Amino acid sequence: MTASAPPTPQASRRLYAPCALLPQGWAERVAIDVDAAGSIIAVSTSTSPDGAERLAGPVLPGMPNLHSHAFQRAMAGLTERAASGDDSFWTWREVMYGFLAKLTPEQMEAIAAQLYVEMLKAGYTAVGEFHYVHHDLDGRPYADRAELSARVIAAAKQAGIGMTHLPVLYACGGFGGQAPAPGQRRFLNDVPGFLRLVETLRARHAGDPDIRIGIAPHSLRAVTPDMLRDVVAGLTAMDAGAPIHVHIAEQVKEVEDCLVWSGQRPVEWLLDHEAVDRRWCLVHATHMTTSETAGLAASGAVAGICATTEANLGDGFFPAPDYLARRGAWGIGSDSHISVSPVEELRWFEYGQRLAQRRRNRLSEQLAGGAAPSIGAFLYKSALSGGATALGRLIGRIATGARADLLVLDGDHPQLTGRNGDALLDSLVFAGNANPIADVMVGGRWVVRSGRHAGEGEIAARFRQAIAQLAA
Ligand code: NGQ
Ligand code: ZN
Repeated sequence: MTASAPPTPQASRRLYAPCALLPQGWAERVAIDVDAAGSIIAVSTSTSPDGAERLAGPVLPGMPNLHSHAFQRAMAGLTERAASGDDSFWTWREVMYGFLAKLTPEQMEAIAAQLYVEMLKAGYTAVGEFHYVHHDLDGRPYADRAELSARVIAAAKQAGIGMTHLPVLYACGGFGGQAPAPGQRRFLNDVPGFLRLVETLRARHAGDPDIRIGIAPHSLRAVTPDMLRDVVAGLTAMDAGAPIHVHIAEQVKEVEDCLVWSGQRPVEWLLDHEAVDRRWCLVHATHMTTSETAGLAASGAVAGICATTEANLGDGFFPAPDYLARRGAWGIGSDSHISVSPVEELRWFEYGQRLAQRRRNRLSEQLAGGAAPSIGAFLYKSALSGGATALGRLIGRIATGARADLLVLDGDHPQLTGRNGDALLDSLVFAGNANPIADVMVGGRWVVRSGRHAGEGEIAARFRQAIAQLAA
């Protein structure tokens, strides 16, 4: 395939990669033309490096991280101590609420900036920030109701990561409009106030190709059916294609409580009551029946898989073989940031199936009727495409029109040496624990070079200070 750059009013530059993963597969001697605004305007293959900026190794599209609660990065590792002998998701949640009793806006920004630098170095070039801490310590709104949204967006800008910002509507403490608990006071909004927040954020970031605003009704536990309908309608009136994310069926108790409340299971209820389509991302659709799995796959919505957090919190297994056989869309998220690595998310998604089925090589394209045998390539490519859909941005592909969000691998790294094409992805995903990502570009700007982020020293210093304050 060759294509020449169309005439463009802006200065563009040409990157040249020895090989790159394109939507149609691996290609060699690839030129990628990027405009001054950071989007790809042409891709050509079998070309020459003359006049181009040479990339040192194999090039991949950067991975979208579709689910993050940035502040939780600061408590990663602090909850791995047996307390009651019956520790669970619900006891972890209490610890997490306790952590929010002190967190300030400055700390929020410092934690998020550190996290986003870590994401970039690990190969995530865009994040879906599912943002639910809105208010001050006592639950009162800040003078700027978007104060904490502004902090995480500022952190994304410092680090240079793309963001789909998903302000969360949180209003209730359980199914059927139960009163919120004291530990939830920083999260609460009503529908009109929430929609004003969305409007404010949209206005502030209009025209920024690296920021998109969507919404996240937190869960069916935290909003009533009327609220859900009203915020979806409100968002649709502002932006008919904007993403809608929701936590759905993570814990067995959540499914049981939903049945008591409505007679239906969470995924079943949602598919029945909302026009679920590719705008939707259902995070932790862990507990589904066969008919829910079929319904979700057919809807076009993206299943948000957060394998390391789901393992850490003891959630259960997503029905991956059935869902993938039905060609359901999915992507990955680092959620609580107990791990910040696309490699680990993809690896454990597959390993969960190997352990459960006592077999090898489970999640291949062959499940969905294709022929390619590579597990690493199937996982990586599927997560690129599902992640891009869930974040509602033109990312996840090296193709005309997409953002120039790229990873350059160190092809000489001992972990990758001698590997080509899909074998590179198998080795990247399954072999070893080193990080062979050398350079990372987001929106046409280098944010990581030779494994280092230009701001990492200062950002880590602010993070250390925030952690010390929170521990005091
Ligand atoms: C959250 N996190 O909102 O941070 C949730 C836990 C909840 C995950 N589900 C709290 N992993 O769902 O109520
Ligand atoms: Zn979550």
